[in-house]
Amino acid sequence: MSRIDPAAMRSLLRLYFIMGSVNCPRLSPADTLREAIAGGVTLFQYREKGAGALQGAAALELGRQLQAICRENSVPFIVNDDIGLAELLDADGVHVGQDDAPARELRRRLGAHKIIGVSAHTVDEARQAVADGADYLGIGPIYPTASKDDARAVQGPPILEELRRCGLDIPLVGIGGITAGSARPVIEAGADGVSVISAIAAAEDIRQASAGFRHAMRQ
Ligand code: TZP
Ligand code: MG
Repeated sequence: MSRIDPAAMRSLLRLYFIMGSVNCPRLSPADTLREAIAGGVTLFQYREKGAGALQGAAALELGRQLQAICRENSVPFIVNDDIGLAELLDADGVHVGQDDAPARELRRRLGAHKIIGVSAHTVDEARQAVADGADYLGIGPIYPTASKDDARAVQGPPILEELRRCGLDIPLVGIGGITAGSARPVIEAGADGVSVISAIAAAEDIRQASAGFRHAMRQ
């Protein structure tokens, strides 16, 4: 099988929901995901990280449960960082940061048909990830975020403009502190979509929050 088509990748990135058990203060992770998908999420990343995160068999079990919900709804399921977990689950792809295994190695290990996403913060990191075979890049933090302990400096939407100006045409998604009210400038700056944790997972009405993003970003 061949690499995902960039146009298909761009559509999947439109509303990219990310979470793990520690990000779900209102409903169970399974119900959080069901509601978010009902509101219009297009891609999901399982990111079981931070204080109190599940480990080992419990993390695997939750992954299986969330993957099954994604499958029922035809939403691709991506695993953050943990390539072993991605392989065990036969996830649709993995997302890695700059401190994780390089995309080149992941591509070799996972094959052409899996989605590989890389977090990048500079033009150089972005070019390297493209050369290594990434299918999309996550760019951020765009706005201040409380969801990542070791987040880098806030970049604002202009980093997306800079990447596009430098000729990078790979599918891009903005991440970090994005709300329905601040999503539009991220798209206008050149992103194909937004990645969101708290503005969906911690929303009072998760389905409505997710639908609110889709509405805010409609063409
Ligand atoms: N990477 C950069 S910012 C961030 C990650 C995983 C957290 C995004 O979460 P939120 O709650 O949408 O700001
Ligand atoms: Mg990482």
